[in-house]
Amino acid sequence: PQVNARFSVLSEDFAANPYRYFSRLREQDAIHYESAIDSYFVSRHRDVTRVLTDHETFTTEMLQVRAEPVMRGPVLAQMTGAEHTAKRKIVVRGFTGRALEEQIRAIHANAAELVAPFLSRGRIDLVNDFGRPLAIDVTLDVLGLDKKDRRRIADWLGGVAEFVTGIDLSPEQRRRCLDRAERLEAYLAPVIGERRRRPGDDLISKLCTAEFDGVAMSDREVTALVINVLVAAVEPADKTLALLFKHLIDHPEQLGQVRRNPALLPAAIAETLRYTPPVQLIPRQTERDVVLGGSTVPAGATVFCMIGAANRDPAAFASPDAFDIHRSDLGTARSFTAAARHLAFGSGLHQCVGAAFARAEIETVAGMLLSLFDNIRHTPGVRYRETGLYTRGPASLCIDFT
Ligand code: 2IO
Repeated sequence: PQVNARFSVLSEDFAANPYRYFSRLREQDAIHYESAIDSYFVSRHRDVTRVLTDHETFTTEMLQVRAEPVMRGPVLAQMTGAEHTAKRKIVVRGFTGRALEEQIRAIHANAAELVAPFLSRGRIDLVNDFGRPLAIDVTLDVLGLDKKDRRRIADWLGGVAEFVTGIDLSPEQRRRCLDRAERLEAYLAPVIGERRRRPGDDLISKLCTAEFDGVAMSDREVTALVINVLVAAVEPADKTLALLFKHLIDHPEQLGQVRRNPALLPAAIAETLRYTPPVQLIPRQTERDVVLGGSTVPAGATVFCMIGAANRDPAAFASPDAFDIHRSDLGTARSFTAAARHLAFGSGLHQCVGAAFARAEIETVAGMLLSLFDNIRHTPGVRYRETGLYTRGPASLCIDFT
């Protein structure tokens, strides 16, 4: 595949398999300009790290138009300074300690219930039968939302995700996404009112009762953080789980090693996040003219960090295109923290606030499935396909087991 003046990240070829373009992008077109959407695509590990950590030059201001309309208020990633520190701390507290222990119990219970009907069949689609409904149910439990509403919530949330992760949506598509986001907001409004009156143990209650500078957050602020948690906890979760199993099935020797030594599971998850990050793009906006990777990017430009490309940069990882849970440059222990070398959770001030929760979720669920499923293999005759440019993962993952 060529990377030239006519190459486009918006092309069907790129969408079919972006990975085969990454080395040429890094080597020949490290700051790729996409004129149709007037945006720059950054592919080297070094440059992506710079964009994500130089907060003075690269801001999150574009989230005002890329996210706020459907989040119905400001999300954590838009905030700066003392407000960001305080509100981030509130969310961190909602995902650690006793709260996290309770969440792990909910993950177990939901996973066991969802997988049960498939055990006697010996066949399951890990995305559509399991991962997707699990991600939704777990998140509803964390927030204390009613699971009988899961279908409606999932549909509205799909609109929010489509808007936030859309690259070139038509005005009509944007309109439909906004409409679904407004319905989600209307659904949450009475729930938030109720939690203010009678707070429980759930995350919505914690957001309602937490104080910043002695003042509780407004309904608009709580709503935005709730939708923020919903999208961020649901959208990448089923993708990561399916990708982990895909890579292990395709590398039977490493699957065997993880089975014999479950202590290797965190390394397999970290390597999955490096090799195929479910969030492939992270946007920023330039505050001033800046020289990046030898090119000048003008002030006010939108810059997309290409996480998948950066994670396979040979300057950062040896044999980057190999899936290897034993690689010495991965640093598994650090992989779910600010010191991670892979960039699947971003980097800098806005690095994923849910990383520890994500780790607990996928370790719990993957460990459980590995103990329930023997002799895992792809279902014969089913074609494997990945979709998505912003978030990317298997459309389905049909597996057989005994
Ligand atoms: C929701 C994009 C799935 C986040 C976003 C506006 C902010 C932020 C992310 C992730 C994953 C989603 N961005 N989570 O990339 O909260």
